[in-house]
Amino acid sequence: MNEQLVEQITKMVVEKLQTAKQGQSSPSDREMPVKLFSDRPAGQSVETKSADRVPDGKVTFHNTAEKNVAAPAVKTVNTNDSCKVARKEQPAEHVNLEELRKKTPARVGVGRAGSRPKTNAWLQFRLDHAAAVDAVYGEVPDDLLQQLNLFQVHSKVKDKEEYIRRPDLGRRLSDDSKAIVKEKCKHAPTVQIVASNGLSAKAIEENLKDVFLSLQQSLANLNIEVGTPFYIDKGRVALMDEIGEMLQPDVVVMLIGERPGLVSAESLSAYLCYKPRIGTIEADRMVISNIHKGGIPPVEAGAYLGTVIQKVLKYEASGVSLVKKEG
Ligand code: B12
Repeated sequence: MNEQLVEQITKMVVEKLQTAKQGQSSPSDREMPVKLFSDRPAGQSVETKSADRVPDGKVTFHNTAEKNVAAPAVKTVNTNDSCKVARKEQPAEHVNLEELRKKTPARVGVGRAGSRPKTNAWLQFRLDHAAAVDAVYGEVPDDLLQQLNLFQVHSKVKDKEEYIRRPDLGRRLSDDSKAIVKEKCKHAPTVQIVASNGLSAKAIEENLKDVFLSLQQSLANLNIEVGTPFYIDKGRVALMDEIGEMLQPDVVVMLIGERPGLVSAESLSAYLCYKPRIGTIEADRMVISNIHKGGIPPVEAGAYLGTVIQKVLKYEASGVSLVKKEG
């Protein structure tokens, strides 16, 4: 059967089941919306404003303050009573599973039908799995790169299958791409920003614009010079080492799609390193991960990244070396 049709039908069934569930009143049957954060239903994103350039070139940031909500009330067994009595008075159901489920997007307490998952849970799982596969195999729209004025180069990888099987090839630019980067990019800037689809094109599609614009704004506010940014198709994190060798920036920031999970398939990470070179050890890199609407809001991440870069420049170190120098 047509894969898209399967996905569409699955989605419709899930939606139908969810609508049916909403009509139910029995607390044991009611599905709890899992929340990524205390005041946010799971799977739903926080309402965030997009970062956009206003006419004077500034980026508007939004307020993302989280409400502090008290920890869930978990009733414990009274240890003064005998075991038998305590169990009778405080059965396991007293642990408020619904409250606990609100605290994690993980698939816990979803129930079962005999030895199998419930239809709703199983279909939701398949839907999330399909979204993860789509994120890995998807493509980043060209107009997004044009909008952000990013030119595109390629790693040594030929296609997605090779990308998955040969991470080493994703850590090097193709020969043509090396020539383009050398020709187009400013040499020895303070900060070099690069973006790559990595393991999730969806992450780039959903978050790159906001992170990129707010990062640029943040660096401009801090008077930190930025080189010529570009986009790498099918890159890996350690490709920043080759960029470090070629362009000699003080800091490389790579905005890259994370390996999708079954909660979010659109999460972006910002990896950075002070003067990366081929052979740089992993401990000298750092990462700000989980950038998406349900995690660190992209605009906020961009602004925060600027301050991290400022610190990296001040201490002339990143990762574990930075922690050691900072004391
Ligand atoms: C896959 C993965 C790994 C794999 C990487 C294997 C590989 N060669 O690809 C392994 C199991 C080795 C790993 C190890 C660690 N990881 Co890890 N990892 C991930 C995961 C699930 C996906 C990363 C991804 O998609 N990267 C993008 C792709 C395109 O990158 P890549 O080039 O293929 O692979 C590179 C990166 O994955 C990077 N990397 C992976 N983890 C980490 C962690 C840090 C701190 C750094 C700087 C780099 C890094 O190393 C790879 C090789 O260069 C993320 C979860 C997430 N949501 O992002 C956690 C995650 C990034 N890892 C994390 C951590 C804490 C670690 C460890 C420090 C765990 C430990 N205590 O040892 C180590 C550090 C490894 C390092 N490079 O320094 C945290 C980082 C938290 C944070 N914000 O600081 C994350 C976010 C998981 C989490 N939620 O806690 N990790």
